[in-house]
Amino acid sequence: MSAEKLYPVSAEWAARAYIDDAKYKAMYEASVKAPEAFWGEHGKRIEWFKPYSRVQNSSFSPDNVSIKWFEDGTTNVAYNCVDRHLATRGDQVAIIWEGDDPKEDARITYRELHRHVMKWANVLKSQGVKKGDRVTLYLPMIPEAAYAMLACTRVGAVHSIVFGGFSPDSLAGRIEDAATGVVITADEGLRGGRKVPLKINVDAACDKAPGIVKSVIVVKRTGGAVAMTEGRDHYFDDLAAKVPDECLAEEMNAEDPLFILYTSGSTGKPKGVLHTTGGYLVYASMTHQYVFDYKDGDIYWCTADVGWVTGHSYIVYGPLANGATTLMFEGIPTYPSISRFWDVVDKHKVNTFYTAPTAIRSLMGAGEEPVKRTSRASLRLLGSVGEPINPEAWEWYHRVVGESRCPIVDTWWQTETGGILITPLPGATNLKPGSATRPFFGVKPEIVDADGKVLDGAAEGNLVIADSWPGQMRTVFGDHERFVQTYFSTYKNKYFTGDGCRRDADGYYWITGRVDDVINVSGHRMGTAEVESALVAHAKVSEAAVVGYPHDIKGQGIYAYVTLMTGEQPSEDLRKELVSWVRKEIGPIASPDLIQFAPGLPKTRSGKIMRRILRKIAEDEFGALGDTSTLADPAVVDDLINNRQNRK
Ligand code: 6R9
Repeated sequence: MSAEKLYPVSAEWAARAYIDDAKYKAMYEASVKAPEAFWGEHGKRIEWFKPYSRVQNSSFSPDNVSIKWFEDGTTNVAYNCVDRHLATRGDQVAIIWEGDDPKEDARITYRELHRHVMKWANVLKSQGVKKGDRVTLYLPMIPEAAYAMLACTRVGAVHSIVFGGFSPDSLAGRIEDAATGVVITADEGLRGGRKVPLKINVDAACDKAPGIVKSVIVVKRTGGAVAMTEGRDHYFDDLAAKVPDECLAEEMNAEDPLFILYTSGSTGKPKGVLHTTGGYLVYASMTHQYVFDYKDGDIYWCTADVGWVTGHSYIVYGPLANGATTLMFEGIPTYPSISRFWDVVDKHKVNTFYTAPTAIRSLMGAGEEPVKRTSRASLRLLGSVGEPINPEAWEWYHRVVGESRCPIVDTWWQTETGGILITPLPGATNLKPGSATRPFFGVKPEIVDADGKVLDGAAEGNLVIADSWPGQMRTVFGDHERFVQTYFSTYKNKYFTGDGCRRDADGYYWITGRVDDVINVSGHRMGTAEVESALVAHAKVSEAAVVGYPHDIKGQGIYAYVTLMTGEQPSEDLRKELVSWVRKEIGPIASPDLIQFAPGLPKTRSGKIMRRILRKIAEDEFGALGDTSTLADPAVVDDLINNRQNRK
């Protein structure tokens, strides 16, 4: 083993886990040598209405990118997540809901979940939703979000969840792109004691995308008074009173679409990542079982929001397919106190806790006392996802939160991958703080240089995946060409992740972050182009360039260089105005952290903005600007340096 600090698997974990090191090695070997046989066997972990005879049928060749798994099998996701468990665990709790207010919670058994999902499915049908139709969900973290997701899959509809923090504009863009005639929302959301005006935002989005939305289904969360448009808007309760209780699950082909989830790319509008039915569920459930070593009776908590892929795969689909008890949290880590996460762990006796590095770093800032005043005796396993976890945060998470007895699974994956691709397994993998360690079964990571040459042994370069896995996205909704261009044109016959990566001498993978124009703010992906187009939409802005810079809590912060229209003067008020403008255009997660007013941007003679220079200045590393000889006007760089906003 190399010099990094190593945390070996404990004897207790090696003995209790499904997978120890020897088993990992044997299964991994088998999975990449004979994928057909491996997945043919593991595909059976879900229940099929009609069994598949074909397992994998995929091509990464740029002139014919096509990905199919279990293609002649039929099944239903809601059936697998709910009905299948009724005989054996009908009275077991499926969802523990913890409200924003600690006094509010609920426990929903599989039998109750079944009743809710069938009711919801019939409500959707009453609004004309049929197999293949798209439905937008814009909901807070309440059990109804899971009911609505599962109801969509029950009737064969394709859900598109939009995170409740997105603005009406962003919501409208997604409603338009997916052409969703039905939107499901709540009167208001509740986070950290504050109300989120969800229904008001839906109304504004419907105005911006006229003629598309025919029906808005409103869940009463706060009971706050909201405007209801006659003929279009309905309270869920009123619709539910009029429909039957029972609803059979639709028979779906393995490759029928399951959901669309919009994610930011390096260019243009967010892409509608499309996942399908069979392969996705096999992969989400299998990774959930082995990565979190999920056993009957465990209480499992993933702190994500269902608006992100982590919420899809590891709050709802993976855990419920496994008959797990999954905790859903409506609130935020700091309300009503900074001990909230650990109070919830103690209250519900949580065994497995899965969160993001940004949350760890912000809690770390408040010191150990708010953690130590809680017990956390139930905790057994910790997880991390969303961005690279710096070793300091890893060590703190391990020592303070987990009292040095809980392994940490640092799980690397993406919206596009559907499930975890690189990760430790708690009974098998010796841990190195900051490394996502080794590939999951069936995953073939490779490191390539800029020319696409595959690098062996210890190496650093770009991360690609050489072959398909069942949870992989199938296309960009409505734009297969964009799918091919984005992921399969950079390196021939490989899936390009957009991430940089180092492999050490032990074969461990260390993700170094995005190598494209995507920035990762608090574990959320933001395209620099999206923020730029929001800025230039402001009447006083003539040009904008956005880059990421290292931020202590968020991982990366958003740094915007803004050139104003002739005659406009920079001011603190304008700076504030631009920040709230971007919040309004995209949502609070896109708020620029720093804005620098720049009379000019560094451009090549052909007019291309040299982002490399802007990134360096934003990092306060302007001593190493590299070659600036191709700049049309080298003088602009001095001005940018003199007025930089991030002086260390
Ligand atoms: C699941 C999710 C994907 C991007 C990905 C990478 C970063 C996620 C990570 C990680 C280092 C980890 N990322 N997990 N980087 N270590 N354990 O986050 O999906 O929102 O699509 O983001 O997040 O850069 O490419 P998504």
